[in-house]
Amino acid sequence: MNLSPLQKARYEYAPKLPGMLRGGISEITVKDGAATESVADQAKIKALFPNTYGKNEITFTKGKNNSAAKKQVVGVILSGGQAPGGHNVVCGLYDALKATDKNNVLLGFKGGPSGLIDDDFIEFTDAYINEYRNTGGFDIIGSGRTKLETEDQFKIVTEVAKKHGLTAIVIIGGDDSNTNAAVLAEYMAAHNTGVQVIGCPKTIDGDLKNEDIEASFGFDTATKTYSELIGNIERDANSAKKYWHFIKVMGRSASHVALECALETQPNICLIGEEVAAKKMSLASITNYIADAVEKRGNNGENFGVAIIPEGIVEFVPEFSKLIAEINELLAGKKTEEFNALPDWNAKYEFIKKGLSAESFKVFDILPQFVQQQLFLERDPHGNVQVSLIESEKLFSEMVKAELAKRKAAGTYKGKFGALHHFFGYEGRCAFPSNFDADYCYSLGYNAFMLIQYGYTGYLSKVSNLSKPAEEWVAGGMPITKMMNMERRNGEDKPVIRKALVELDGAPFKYFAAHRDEWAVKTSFTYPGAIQYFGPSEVCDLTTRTLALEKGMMK
Ligand code: FBP
Repeated sequence: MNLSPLQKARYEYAPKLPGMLRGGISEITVKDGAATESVADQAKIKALFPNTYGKNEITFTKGKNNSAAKKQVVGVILSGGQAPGGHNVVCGLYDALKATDKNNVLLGFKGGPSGLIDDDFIEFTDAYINEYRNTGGFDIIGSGRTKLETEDQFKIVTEVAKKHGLTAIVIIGGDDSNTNAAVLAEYMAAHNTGVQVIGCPKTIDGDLKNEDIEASFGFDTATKTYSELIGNIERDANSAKKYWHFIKVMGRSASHVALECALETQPNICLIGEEVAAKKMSLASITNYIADAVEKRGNNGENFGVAIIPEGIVEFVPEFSKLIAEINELLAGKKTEEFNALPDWNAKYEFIKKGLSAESFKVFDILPQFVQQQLFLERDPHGNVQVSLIESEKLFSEMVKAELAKRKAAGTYKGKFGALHHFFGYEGRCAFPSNFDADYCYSLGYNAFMLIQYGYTGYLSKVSNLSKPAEEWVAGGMPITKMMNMERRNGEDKPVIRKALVELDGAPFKYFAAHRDEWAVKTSFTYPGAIQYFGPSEVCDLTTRTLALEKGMMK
């Protein structure tokens, strides 16, 4: 393998463990905490998880390791979108497992959850693991989005587990994958398989967090990477003074990524989907909000700026969601063929006009033509519009341009408007993990093994007190069922981990809201620069602004 100098140097980096996990495996013992209850729908969740519900929260502490000696054969999978640090979870798991007994075995099932079904695996060795320490990506075993949720799949997994003599399975994934980990843990317990299941909280989106999980891994590195790029663009904008940059950032429905990037870079505009929904903002009102900033800056001679747009924004605009629902209905079943057979866009436009309610057609009609067409081109396997593929950064810049043209004609706007577009997502998901993510992930993996060794199942590996130095982090475990409630999914009530959206009364949003009017008009950009891996702790071990604000470390 050709190694970059940084890659070589990162192999040598020794991730920091929480103080309580330092000093050797023989000195780690368990402290029992309180029994738990699910965040809502307790009776229903309890009935669905009779074997794994209500267990105690636990923390590890220094003391004599009194776990039962037993050969461990553990299987691990990476599930869903890549997030920086995933390799270190596997490395931490491997190191703890081998430090406990060198005859223990770690199997990596390839390509995500489907690897467990297809029995496609590798056995990790020192040489193999060492090539992935402190590196980004999920290529150590690959990832995938197959969901492990049906009884038939669980039967196959049980067979595969029996074949290898698995004692535990570790699922590294987001809210859905960890929901499935809880269901699998319950199945394994109910069928007396002896296989424990442990989850680890992953996702760059930052939406797997709650009172127990302070942050999902990958969010730190991904947002720092996007913020570096946004800061660079801000500096370019401030140098050339001729473009407005519309930058969409990944993050699915939640706007945590956009908000964190805004806190890091102080752009002129950052839309927050959750606020758009709460205020029931229309496309026109969002357009006017952005156009007002462009106008004020333009009239001050500053014909440049930066606007951050969260990936999921359009889902939160009530009139847009209604339009999407009507389009899905309009093209249901055979009607897609009828639509596709129409000779040209004019004919299609008339079909749409006839099929939509007057209210939705009005919304459709103000969209730029490329978005109108996108709505009818990009469909998922169920025939639904794929909202995440809509180029909302272009949508809003086009709408702002049209609005500014009107204002120019009315004589209120005197500036110039030239827009450029960017989408940052994949650029950040496989970056070399920041020291924070390298340490956090290694700790999550190490800790996951300690949960296995002490016999827990249906638990999420939990490392908290993350805004403090790693020495003070607290390692332990939380029953996944504690994070669950019932939600309607595909027409059925399902037990799921509650997704965390941006809280409008939370400290990160409040800080942003208190400053954004100034940032909108006055150039207030900040330039975070590249992630630093070596050097003084105050530049290398920075936590996210989101976490710092949530923990009251920043005012
Ligand atoms: P998960 O962590 O929930 O799997 O999603 C991460 C993510 O990067 C989202 O931000 C994004 O919308 C999605 O994955 C993109 O999916 P894909 O990798 O399949 O294109």
